Amino acid sequence: MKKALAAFTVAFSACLASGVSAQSLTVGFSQIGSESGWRAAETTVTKQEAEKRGIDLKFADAQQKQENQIKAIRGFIAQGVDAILVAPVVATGWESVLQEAKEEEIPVILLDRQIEASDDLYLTAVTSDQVHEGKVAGDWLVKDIGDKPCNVVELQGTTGSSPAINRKKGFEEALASHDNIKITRSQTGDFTRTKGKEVMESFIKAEGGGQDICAVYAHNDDMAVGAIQAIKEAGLKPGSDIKIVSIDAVPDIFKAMAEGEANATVELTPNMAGPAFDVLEAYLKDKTEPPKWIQTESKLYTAADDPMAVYEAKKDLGY
Ligand code: GYE
Repeated sequence: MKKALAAFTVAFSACLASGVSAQSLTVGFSQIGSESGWRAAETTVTKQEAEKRGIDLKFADAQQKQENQIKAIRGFIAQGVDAILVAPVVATGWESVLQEAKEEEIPVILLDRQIEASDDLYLTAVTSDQVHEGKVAGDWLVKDIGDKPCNVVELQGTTGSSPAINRKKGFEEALASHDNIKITRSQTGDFTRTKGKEVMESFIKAEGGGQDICAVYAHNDDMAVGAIQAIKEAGLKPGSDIKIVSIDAVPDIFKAMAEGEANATVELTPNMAGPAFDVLEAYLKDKTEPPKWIQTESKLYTAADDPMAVYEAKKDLGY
């Protein structure tokens, strides 16, 4: 607490001297990396939201490594920041570093992923309902396939991350009462296009050239775009020979839809920071406690939703 107080005193007097509002906050942001177009957009929007509010954002990119995130959080604590945002790459291993922040009375807000730890270690989590996202994706496939037999291959997100765990769960719930649709292969593509393509190539090789694959369920659009490239290189038609359903609603999946190469995506907003900063300012002002979970919307888009218009609307948002 002493460190934070000393840092605050310095910052406060500096603010007064510079004439900057005494309200301006310093917030540390431990970002996972830039593994996907969606994550790049989240970073862009977070910086814009901070700018709008006059918040001094200290940004740290962890290159998808938890140890780098923990190091960054410890650095923010040492700097005596007013608050910390973290997008936790995996769901476990956060207790001790979050306890250190709690002892310094530095509020922590989780963005876009949940953790398996006591919720008194963070102020709130701003995320989608990832089980619901998987269910929406699965329900779309069930409706599209009907009673036909369908072998699905699954490209999972980062192993141990809450979206990978939950999106798998939700998709399986949707398929539970439809024995004609089966997940025959499932492997992580780590939320990246490169890995998504590599894993899809291995699935195609393992499944006799891909003739028996009816659909791809990818936990994010970037892996779906990688899979689409692999399917085309194998001489098959993505979007018709092999249906493509994924999550995020990034611009490039709408381009693929417009070309008939993708079928459905579940939208995830990149603006988690707006709600986070709103509740943080209220909390720092008068200790207003936010709910432990601020849920963002999930919306299904298909090729029937004028994909090129959606692409145009999204293409300059920082993906
Ligand atoms: O779907 C993916 C990113 O944590 C929900 O992480 C987020 C996921 C998102 O790599 O594109």
